[in-house]
Amino acid sequence: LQEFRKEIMTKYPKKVGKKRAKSIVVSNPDNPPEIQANVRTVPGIITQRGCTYAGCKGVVLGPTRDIINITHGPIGCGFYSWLTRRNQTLPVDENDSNFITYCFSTDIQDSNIVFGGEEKLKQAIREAYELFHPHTIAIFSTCPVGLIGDDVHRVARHMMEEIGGGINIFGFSCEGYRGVSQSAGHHIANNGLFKNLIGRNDEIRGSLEYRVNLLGEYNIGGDAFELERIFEKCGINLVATFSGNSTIQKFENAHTADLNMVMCHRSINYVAEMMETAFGIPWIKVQPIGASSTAKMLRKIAQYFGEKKLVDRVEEVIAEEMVEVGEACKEARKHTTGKLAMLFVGGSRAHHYQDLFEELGMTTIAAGYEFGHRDDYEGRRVIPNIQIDADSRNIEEITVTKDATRYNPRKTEEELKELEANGMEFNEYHGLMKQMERGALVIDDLSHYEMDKLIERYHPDVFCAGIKEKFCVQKMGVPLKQLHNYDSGGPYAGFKGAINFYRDIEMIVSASIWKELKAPWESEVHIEATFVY
Ligand code: CFM
Ligand code: HCA
Repeated sequence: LQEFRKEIMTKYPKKVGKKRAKSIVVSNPDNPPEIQANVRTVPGIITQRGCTYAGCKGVVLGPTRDIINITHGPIGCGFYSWLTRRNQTLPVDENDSNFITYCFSTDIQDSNIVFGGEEKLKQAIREAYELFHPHTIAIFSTCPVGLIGDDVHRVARHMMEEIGGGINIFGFSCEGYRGVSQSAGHHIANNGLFKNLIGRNDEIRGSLEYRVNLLGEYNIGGDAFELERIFEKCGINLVATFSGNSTIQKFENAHTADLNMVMCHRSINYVAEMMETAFGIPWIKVQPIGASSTAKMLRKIAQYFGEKKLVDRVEEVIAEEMVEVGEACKEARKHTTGKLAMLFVGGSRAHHYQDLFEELGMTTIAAGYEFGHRDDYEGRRVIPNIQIDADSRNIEEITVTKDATRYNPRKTEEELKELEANGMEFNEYHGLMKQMERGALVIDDLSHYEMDKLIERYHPDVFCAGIKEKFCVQKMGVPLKQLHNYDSGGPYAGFKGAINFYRDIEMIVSASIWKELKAPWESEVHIEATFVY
């Protein structure tokens, strides 16, 4: 693998090779090497990354059904982020609003670029309000409106006053170029959630027992529905999910939960930290992708609340669910054992899905994130050593302090210490490299060329990535499973999700059609040339 890394590097122009080399490392789980991550992509290498606007509007705020999200920008930005992540939602009755199927945009034109777009934005808000009467409207800035200097926050304040009646309108300065990837958009979105929504409503809804929030779950392919089913079965009261199958009211009540569980830490660890500081809610990392990891999550919740009633119920549910899981896994393993996977997904799935592959007896021989940070690879312990560059400084850091009236530590120092002594980890995640086999390749912001070479050389049984990679990879005779939107499959979270995944992967790695497909270099004469400059 070291050799492979060298071979790739010599193909790039020297400067590019030198930069990319820092983002390609060979795994050593005992002592994870430092990896370069969350830095600007080298222009021209063909990245799979998205933009800051996509991270803010598409990812974090997109799945909430009763907010009107207006994209202030050219229509393409709104269109791109319109349901592209296939996040599902389930209104409880016909009075429950669902705006997810709409695409709201100011559709700015050349004349707005010249004369400014704020009036058009005001008009769009008026129109959206007259048509739908929402209680919350968010405005998202795109690159061109940032460049011309439209102030979406000023427009939000103005329109909140004009419409009145307690409507909540706020803006996000999430111009596509603001950060090096979607990741900046997550941070901006998290700040906005905290400033404008979390903790606005103190009314306690639902049972007082076992109140938790799930952070960083976006209901792709119905994952949230499966997790809701499991929590309900265990008697765990899910106050809010950020933001799969969510509503504004759930965000406003989120501070009434007693435990925050962080699933996709990349996109939302900021909210967990802010809520701990302001309200005293501890947070733990959970990982309900994979049946055994789901069981582990449930046991952690039970341990945290420490009541026999919940511990027993959780064990009962696990035992019951694992019967079908075990059978499905055994069946799939007949065809999946020993097969090889590669996983290149955004910011946490390239790690999380390794649990499911392990359950299938498969090895992940190469993996990486599009836009993860060093802590997502190396673990949270490296955070103090991460250099803050100008691109990160571009993102607003908000100062959070104890809420004057509602700060209420859910556990005493002693209780937390005791839980820790019994194996519970607060404020912690270990990163992808701890899990990967020694010698596997870890690559950040994989380029198209590197992807081609990986496939050509190692010919994995399945390559997991997104729509941009899908058809290029399949033309090389390797099946590509989308792990952003699951193709037409899913859910893959929880127990039933694991069963779906086993079956889908078994089918994929057993299909003989892929053997019939030849990559161009396998069937044609290949001529190589060097461009001298
Ligand atoms: Fe978190 Fe996500 Fe992901 Fe992500 Fe994304 Fe996504 Fe993703 Mo696509 S929030 S980092 S920004 S788990 S949209 S639901 S699938 S790249 S790995
Ligand atoms: C995004 C969204 C995306 C893209 C998926 C893909 C998603 O990056 O803005 O490349 O297939 O999950 O929908 O990550």
